[in-house]
Amino acid sequence: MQLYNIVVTGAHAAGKSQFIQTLQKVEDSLVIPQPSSVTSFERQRIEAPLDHTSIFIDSDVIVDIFNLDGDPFDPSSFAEREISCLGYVVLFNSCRPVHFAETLRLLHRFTMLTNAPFIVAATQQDDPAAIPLSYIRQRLNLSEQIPLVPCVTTNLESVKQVLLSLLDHIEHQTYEALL
Ligand SMILES: Nc1nc2c(ncn2[C@@H]2O[C@H](COP(=O)(O)OP(=O)(O)O)[C@@H](O)[C@H]2O)c(=O)[nH]1
Ligand SMILES: [Mg+2]
Repeated sequence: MQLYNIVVTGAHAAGKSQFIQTLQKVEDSLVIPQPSSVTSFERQRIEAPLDHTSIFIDSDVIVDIFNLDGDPFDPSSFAEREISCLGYVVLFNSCRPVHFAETLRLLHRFTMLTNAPFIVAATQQDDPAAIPLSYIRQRLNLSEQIPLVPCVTTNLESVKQVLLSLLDHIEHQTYEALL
């Protein structure tokens, strides 16, 4: 059994707590569609605390998912987990343009702290007022190599897709590093 950490971060009200609460709804092994080699997610602990959950992936890997608040951000809370940090997700609330600056600072701080792969997920994409992904990519100055995915944090399928995108990105980065 292997144990890894995934960190979920983002500015205030980005949807971090909701993202993890939604994952806590997974009660049984679930079949995950392509595009990843991952075939199942399974909740490990039903009584997980609010901002942490554990998930079995393919029965032999446990991924612990932590919410690290970005506002204010405490680097020591990340240092504790960095060694086994597989990658991280930066959430940006698509209805809060006022948080572009804070999210940019957060992206910068994380890239200073770690080389772990990351993706950005634009939350609240179910809101008619949501900012389009192309504009978010531009304002967050994301290179084409960084996946930017839409997310509705209350929707389990949507949250799973974000994790799968991160796992695919990690796989891709690991493969590139071997070349
Ligand atoms: N409709 C909708 N609301 C969202 C979504 N993500 C976040 N929110 C809203 O943002 C609020 C803050 O989310 P929360 O998870 O507490 O943010 P945190 O501060 O990052 O932990 C929630 O109460 C929701 O109203 C989303 O994908 N869709
Ligand atoms: Mg929260």
